[in-house]
Amino acid sequence: MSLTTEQTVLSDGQVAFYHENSFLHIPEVFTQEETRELSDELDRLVEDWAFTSPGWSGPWRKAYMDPETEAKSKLTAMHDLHLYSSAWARAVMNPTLVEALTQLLGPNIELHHTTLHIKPPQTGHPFPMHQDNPFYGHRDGRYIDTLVHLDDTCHENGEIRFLAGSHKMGHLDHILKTEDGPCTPHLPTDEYHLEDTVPVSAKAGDVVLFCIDTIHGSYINQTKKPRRLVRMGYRDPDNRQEYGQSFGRPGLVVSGYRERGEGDELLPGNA
Ligand SMILES: O=C(O)CCC(=O)C(=O)O
Repeated sequence: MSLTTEQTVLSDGQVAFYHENSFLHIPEVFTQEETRELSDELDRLVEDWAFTSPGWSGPWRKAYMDPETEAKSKLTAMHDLHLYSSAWARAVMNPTLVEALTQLLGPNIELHHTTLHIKPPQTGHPFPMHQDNPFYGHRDGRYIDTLVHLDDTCHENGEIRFLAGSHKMGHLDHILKTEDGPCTPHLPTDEYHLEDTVPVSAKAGDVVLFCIDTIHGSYINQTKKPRRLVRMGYRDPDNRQEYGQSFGRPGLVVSGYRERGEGDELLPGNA
């Protein structure tokens, strides 16, 4: 998608859809050539830096998977690809994406993080129903997570799924521990069900975005190929972080300006 100065990326209908449902699919944000470069660079990062582990912990695993599957289930992950790769540093500033974000969040946009999620072939684990706020708590909902697709997704490889309109519930309490100790934040499996969600299949190069308060999850990857996604999180710089991933770390302002609020000091490193 290329952009002239007068054009907006999203129609009024798409903006209204996001505010009502709290997710949106934007096709072809990245060209085929850009997607190929990002995909190759991702494979290099996986080879050099990413780690594969059993993935998210908690009692949800037994509710979502039988014991044999649960024992094999894995996730490949890595944070902040844009600090390792210039292709990914360019991706966080993609003009089409940034323009869409300004239509949804307002003129000032700050990058917060990037995170890789690969569901390895056949064992790539499902994601339990959750909001992203418990992972990087922010004061309010002016925060959008964007999922850059490097592979086409479908039911068989575990496409992203959303509980439409769930952002209207605001920040929800999540399960954070069990009697055995802390676990990955997730919502109770008897109250929130993947069956109630809307599947959003997408193509490589597409972006699917959602609010930090949107409840979402996904099924296991049953195919013979990996399912690769990179999440890039953006906020209004005025929406301050309270805890969690990358807390206290300023991000790149990709649109507009960091307004000075009352009591705000210069960013760390300026002393
Ligand atoms: O990769 C997925 O299927 C789920 C991703 C997710 O839950 C997230 O990025 O917060």
